[in-house]
Amino acid sequence: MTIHFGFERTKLFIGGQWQDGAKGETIDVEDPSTGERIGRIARGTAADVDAAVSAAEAALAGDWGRKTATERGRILARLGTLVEANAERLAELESRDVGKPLDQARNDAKALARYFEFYGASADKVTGETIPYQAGTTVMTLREPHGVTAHIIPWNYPMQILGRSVGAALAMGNACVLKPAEDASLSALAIAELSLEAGLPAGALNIVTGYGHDVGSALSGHARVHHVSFTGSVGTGQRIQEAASANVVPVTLELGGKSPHIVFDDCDLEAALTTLVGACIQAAGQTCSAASRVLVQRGIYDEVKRRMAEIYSGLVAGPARDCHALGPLVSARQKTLVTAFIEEGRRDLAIAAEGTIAEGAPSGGHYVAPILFADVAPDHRLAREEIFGPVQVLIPFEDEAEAVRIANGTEYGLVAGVWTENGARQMRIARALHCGQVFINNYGAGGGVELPFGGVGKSGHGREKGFEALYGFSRLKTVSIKHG
Ligand code: TXE
Repeated sequence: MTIHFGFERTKLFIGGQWQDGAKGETIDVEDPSTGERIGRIARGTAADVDAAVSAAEAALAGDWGRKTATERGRILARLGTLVEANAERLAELESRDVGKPLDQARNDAKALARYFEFYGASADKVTGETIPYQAGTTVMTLREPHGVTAHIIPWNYPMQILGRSVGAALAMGNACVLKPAEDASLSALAIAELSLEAGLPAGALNIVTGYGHDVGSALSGHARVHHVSFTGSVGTGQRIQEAASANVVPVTLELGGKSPHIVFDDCDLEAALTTLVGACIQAAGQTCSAASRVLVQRGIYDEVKRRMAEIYSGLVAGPARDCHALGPLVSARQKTLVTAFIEEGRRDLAIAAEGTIAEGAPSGGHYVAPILFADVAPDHRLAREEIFGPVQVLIPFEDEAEAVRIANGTEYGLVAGVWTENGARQMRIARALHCGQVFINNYGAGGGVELPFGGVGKSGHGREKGFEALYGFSRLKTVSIKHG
């Protein structure tokens, strides 16, 4: 089978077939590195969502619904192997589509393969339990799929987020309807082709491309969808939760954050420094877990500022294909949002250092030079709000109590990094932080398919990734048998 890795993909993937959208309209695909139109995807509609949900129902009632957990696992494992074999071409496609440097897109493709491998191997490891109850009665719990699951995903890590969400849902026997982001649908469509080759039955995975306000809202409020998984902005997450509440179905929301790195004066600074900047500028800062706040203990503040400034001065944003430290932002709209934050910072704050935009970078590309602000007050907007661009703020603190207060001082709570050699302090802080994941003397929120991931507060609720996700993509039934 020849897999199509092109940019012109004007059909939807429904019931294992490539179909025209009900209205036949399309959306242009742009290369963010140049601003040029390189292809088109279908602009789906509510009618297409309806057809995809029907196809998912048919899969559950048919071939897919009859598969054992082991059989589902084997199909996912085969899909993982196919992703791995096609990783380079998937990475090239993604890199053009979202402007991600090729080496970073390669990591995403590898992570996607690993998700399918992990969830393939986990599919038949999920068990229920027996519960001691009345004499002459046996009680057991069964883990069952929700049914039709909706997956609405963003454009920053399209392959990784597809893998963690769809991979876990399929492992548990759900049938999925996926809406990729309108500016990042190509890799999902290529994966649909691979799924056919892997032997995934028709309708187990359906993809309706299009805009959030029509396809996304029709999907999240669809009466025959039984679970909604969403990664994206807080505002859209709130709308999705409201739409799903009309049908009283469970929702998993991963809504980004304002993750802190807390750097104590007893840490291994050499080890910390290599991570502090990378954890923010990866994907040009368009990362939900970006460590966008760096809290530094007063005694080493000047040194950290100086050394981070040196790193920033050498950072270059340029075309994705050249594998600069940063590519462009995904769209003109994102560039406008991020630039407004930077302008506000220039007005109010001290600049520690700035990177540059590569000489000769196409003028139509959405480039933003990375910037580091210093001595930022914790209540400044740039220290509280998600910027989703290559912007980091340095905040000094005196002691542990102040560090925890500042770290917990935003409405978000996704990830935190802590840098200290003091073992007791490591544990105290890990417990005191208000977030879903704490990294001590390392930071790898995006990586690690095995690690449960999700937030508190406005970062969302529910957990994806790891074995934990399998519980979220299933529901528990209690069976009580009276046998005397
Ligand atoms: O996100 P949206 P946008 C944050 C980040 C960024 C901001 C805006 O701060 O600057 O959001 O990005 C679909 N019903 N994150 O506007 O709107 C949409 O089509 C159903 C954080 O791109 O949340 C896309 O598929 N769906 C983040 C997906 O939602 C709707 C990743 C995400 O788009 C919809 C991305 C609707 N009414 C942005 N409206 C993270 N957590 O990693 C839109 N969508």
